[in-house]
Amino acid sequence: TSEPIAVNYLEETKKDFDTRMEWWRNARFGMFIHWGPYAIPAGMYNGKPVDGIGEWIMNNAHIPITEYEVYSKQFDPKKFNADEWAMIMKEAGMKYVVITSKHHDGFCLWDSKVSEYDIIDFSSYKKDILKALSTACKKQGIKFGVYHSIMDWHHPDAQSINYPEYNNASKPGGNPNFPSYLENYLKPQMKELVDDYDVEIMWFDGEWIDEFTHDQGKELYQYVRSLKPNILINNRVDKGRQGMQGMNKADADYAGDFGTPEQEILEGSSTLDWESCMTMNDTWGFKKNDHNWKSAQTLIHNLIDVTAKGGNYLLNVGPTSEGLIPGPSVERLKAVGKWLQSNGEAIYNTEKLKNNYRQGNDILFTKSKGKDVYYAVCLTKPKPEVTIEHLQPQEGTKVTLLGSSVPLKWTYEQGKGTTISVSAPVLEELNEEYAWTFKINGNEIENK
Ligand code: H79
Repeated sequence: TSEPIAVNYLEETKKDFDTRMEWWRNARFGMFIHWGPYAIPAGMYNGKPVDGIGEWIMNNAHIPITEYEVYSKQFDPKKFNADEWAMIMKEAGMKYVVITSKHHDGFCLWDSKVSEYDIIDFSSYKKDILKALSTACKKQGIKFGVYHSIMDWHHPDAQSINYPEYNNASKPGGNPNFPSYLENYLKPQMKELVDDYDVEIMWFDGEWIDEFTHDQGKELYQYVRSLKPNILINNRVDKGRQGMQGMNKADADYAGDFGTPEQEILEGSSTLDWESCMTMNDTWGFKKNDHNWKSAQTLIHNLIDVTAKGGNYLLNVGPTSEGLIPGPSVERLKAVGKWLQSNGEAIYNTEKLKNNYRQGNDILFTKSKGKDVYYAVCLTKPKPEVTIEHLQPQEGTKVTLLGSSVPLKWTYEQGKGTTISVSAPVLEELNEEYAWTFKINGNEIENK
């Protein structure tokens, strides 16, 4: 237990790391919120749709800084209600939230003392969004985290050689003032967020610009941990990320507590903790013409898949410029929350099985932490019977479907597995449409 671990560069034991990560590992499901001035153009510029993700419109449509600032000034989400948002999270079964304190456009959603480009000093709204949401989440027992972009298209000392349109110093070597941006802007912002907003997760992004180095990443990680030793920090604080798959390259020690697959779900194994962040349609920031919504079923199946593989699911919403979470998002979140009402014990406080996280494409496994209680989650309707190859119930135990107390008939045959009969009336009473969870007290079979 005194073995130091490489991921975080501090003298932290495996045991201390596990303690720090515990609430997050048990939480499984969080809300990602991408919100800022980009919600005003909402994917349109000069009357034409702009391709790509909505929060990138400044870059994708080549909007000059002064022109983009007009949106930032206009930003006035009169219908924003932090308690309503926290209630939507709660009802969805989400245990934490990560909201954009600052995205690549540089606009800050709180009253930053080192910036005039924020919701209080620059916009029409003049109320502290992060303060309201942090307070509302605390009331609901939801952990509060922020997404903070290292890349910044607005700050003159941060503008990067990689984005020449916003580059104050497009000379070889990039922006020479970048270290000053880190010391005098980004780090003071970290301190404000940690000290005054109860931030439990610092979720960095935009770390890929050439000005930002591995040494600065390690240093930034240590700085944030020094402000709050128990805070959690994603791996985009450093330069280790391999593309959108989001896990670290194996060839060096990189800072960060968890990996960040983006718009994808890992296969079952990794040495680093991980969280898949995903959208419900094809954008993070609100786009009025994006109606390509994934079904509630897909979202629920993703949550199960991620859980069976030992990860977390950070599911995004992109609120409108008025401050509303889009109706189709709310509707889907309600469906996920309803499913979790009966099936949550197969998701929260669970761990991966030792040998198999799935059987074929339709059955995924989870296990209660530290208990011999297993869950086989079927993605298709189990009728009239289903054989679970990798689990053996204890003798005489009751096998049930979550949401029903009716004991199901089962038989176990060595080499074949456990065959469970599910009668039509049981399925009818359960009235489930997304995924059916068998709860089995017993053991995992190593080789069927
Ligand atoms: O905030 C959302 C997006 O705006 C941001 N991340 C999510 C959470 C983002 N998504 N895509 N991109 C940013 C585009 C960046 C793509 C790349 Fe790279 C940057 C391609 C090459 C450099 C990073 C490093 C990804 C692949 C390698």
